[in-house]
Amino acid sequence: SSRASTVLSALDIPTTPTELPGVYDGQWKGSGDVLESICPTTGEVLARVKSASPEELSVALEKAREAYKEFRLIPAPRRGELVRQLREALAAKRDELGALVSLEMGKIKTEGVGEVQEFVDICDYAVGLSRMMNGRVVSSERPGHTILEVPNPLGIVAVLSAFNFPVAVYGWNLSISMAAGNATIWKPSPSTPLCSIAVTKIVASVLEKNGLPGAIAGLVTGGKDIGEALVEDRDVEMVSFTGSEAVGRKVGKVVQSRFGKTLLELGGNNASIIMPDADLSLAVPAVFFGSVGTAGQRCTSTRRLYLHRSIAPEFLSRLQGLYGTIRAGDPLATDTLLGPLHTRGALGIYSSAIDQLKAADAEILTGGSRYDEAPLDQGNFVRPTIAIPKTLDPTHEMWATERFAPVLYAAEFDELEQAIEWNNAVPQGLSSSLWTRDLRNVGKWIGPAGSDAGIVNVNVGTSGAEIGAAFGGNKSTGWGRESGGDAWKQYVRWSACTLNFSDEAPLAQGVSFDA
Ligand code: UN1
Repeated sequence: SSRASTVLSALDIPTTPTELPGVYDGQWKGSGDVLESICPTTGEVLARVKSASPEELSVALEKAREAYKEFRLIPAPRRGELVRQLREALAAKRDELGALVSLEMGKIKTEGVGEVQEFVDICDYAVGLSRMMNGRVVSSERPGHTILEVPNPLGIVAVLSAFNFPVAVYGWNLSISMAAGNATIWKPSPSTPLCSIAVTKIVASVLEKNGLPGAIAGLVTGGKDIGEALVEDRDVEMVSFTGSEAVGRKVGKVVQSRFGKTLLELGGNNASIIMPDADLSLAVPAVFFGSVGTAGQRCTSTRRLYLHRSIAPEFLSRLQGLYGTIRAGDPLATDTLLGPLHTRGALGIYSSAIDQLKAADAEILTGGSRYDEAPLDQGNFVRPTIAIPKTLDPTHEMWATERFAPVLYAAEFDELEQAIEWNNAVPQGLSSSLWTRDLRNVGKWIGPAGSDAGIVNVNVGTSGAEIGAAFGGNKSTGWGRESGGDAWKQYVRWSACTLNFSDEAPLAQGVSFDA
């Protein structure tokens, strides 16, 4: 369609129905299975992409190893200068890349562009970090000795990313991994190959302009086989995986069994808790964005809503009012608020959630069905849903399962302690949000008896985190931390170096070992 070709040609992606190479290791290639990029809005095939064959993956890993050996010798601030150039190149294509995210993934344009901005932001962070990845000097107990803790480049970092953030999650990893001196190899979701090709072209242009090997930032598109082979490979020092708990559990085991490092970003099942003193004019729109934004397909989407009994009716009626204003449609159109679900398969996830609610006699306040009138019937459009399950048991499947669809489960509570207990009773621990103006509630919420999630917000919704703080979750979310904060410390190998400048060689702890 002309809609698609406008977006693709702005990024120099051919629109004729040729098959695009989906592998980059310094050269573009691809002779594995063909992946189809399908537009979730129209159902049309946007492109066919030739993914990596097993041999091409091996070659890409060999080249990544060679690239690492060269790259690790470049001083960190110089590596930072490359990340700065990458930042500029990405910012110059922000709107075009954002549009491609909307076209291929299905999120609305402002969120697509926001995702590219997230990559730009983390590049800025990594540029600064490249002059601040400091080790430490530790006092030795032995005279004339000193101890250094030195961060050295780690090796090859594999990034396996999910469809829902087809640009930003790679960005969080690549920027930090590059500043840290690693070679990074990317296996994106098989359903968003075009985003990964467009991003890799930009990264490759920066590397090539600087006379550096492209394999510093390799790309291997592919399905399950390529993902498994990459995760199993002993030559990959760290696997950064974003995706489901089910797959993350396998990835974790495989990488652990070969003593590799993992960074896991798995499911979220995030709750917002609304206290009686909350400012509803802020809380209602925040829950609306959290549950309907990205059509409920963020790891950080608001899935559970706990309302204090005294404000529940008013909150729900105002929230339903906002749900009534949802404009579903082409995510590229500026007035659209709701795009499609990413895949046909996701329609099944949505409808089984609705069926389960109905079977359990839940009250469905709004939504509960697909948009089946033209032209929305061509895409994967579903009505965002608010439901009140009969059961309050937080371990019941309805409350305890992450479903990647815009379905919000609501319940009433009487005491904050009860709501915190429900918040913490699920397996996942990514994001959480409390709405209150009472400082005592805040103290409970962020302290030892508070939320056990990785993200613990106050008067801020569950989704839309900035890159400055390390992003990630606890428990079955996998405990990984990415982007800001101290996350960079995982992308290096730490060398503890005890140096002896003296004329004696004493043993630590006063041990004597005289012959
Ligand atoms: C994800 O859903 O995988 O906090 C990442 C947010 C975004 C990132 C979400 N900054 O919602």
